[in-house]
Amino acid sequence: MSTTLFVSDLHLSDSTPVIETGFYHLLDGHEDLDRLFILGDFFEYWIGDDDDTPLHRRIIDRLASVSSCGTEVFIVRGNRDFMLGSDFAEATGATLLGDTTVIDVAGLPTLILHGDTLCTDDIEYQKLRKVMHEPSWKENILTQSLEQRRAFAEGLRAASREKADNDPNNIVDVNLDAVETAMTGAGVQRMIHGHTHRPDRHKSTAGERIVLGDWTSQQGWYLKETDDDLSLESFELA
Ligand SMILES: [Mn+2]
Repeated sequence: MSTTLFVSDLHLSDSTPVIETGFYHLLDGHEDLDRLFILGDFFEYWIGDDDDTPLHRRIIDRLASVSSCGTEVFIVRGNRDFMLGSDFAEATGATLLGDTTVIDVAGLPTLILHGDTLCTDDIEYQKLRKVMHEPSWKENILTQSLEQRRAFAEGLRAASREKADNDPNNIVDVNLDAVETAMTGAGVQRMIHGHTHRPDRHKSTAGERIVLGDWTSQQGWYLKETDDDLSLESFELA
């Protein structure tokens, strides 16, 4: 029997100890896990692999222990933690994936991604994303001190809190043409993504789109593949 878990949008930060504990509980309940896919926004923000905080150390240790016990860990970067880099990957034993990857899930080629690239109606965000994903932008920001980068990230967070960006009503949903283009382009009939905070399974003639849920202090979400079975689950965080 093989088991794979998919999670996204935990938005881990010092202000969410319940989510951190909930994540460890999820792992504790799956000691025989073959693969763990983290599909972005694992952290509320990530300003560079040199940002050594107690939270980051705990998470890195935990992922390192999961990988050393034989679970393959894969991470897709989200719009909040797109700066996760090779030092983080090396320390955790995780593999950092590109924006889109096709993997086998329950016997079907499946496209996995964070989901922000599907929200093409959010023109302002897509412009910002393009700038922030330029290698020169990343290089430049990494020359700034941790204090400067933290202030920058806090500024983005404050702006995002003002707009209540974690409320699904305020997150632009996927554009269905962008979904179709992505699925057709990848030649798949199944897609798994997070980002929109609208957990659901959508079936159409093109195939299935599974949306992972965002974690709150009340509940966590995961998609579980056990052999040929796939189930989207939520559980209470206490
Ligand atoms: Mn996101």
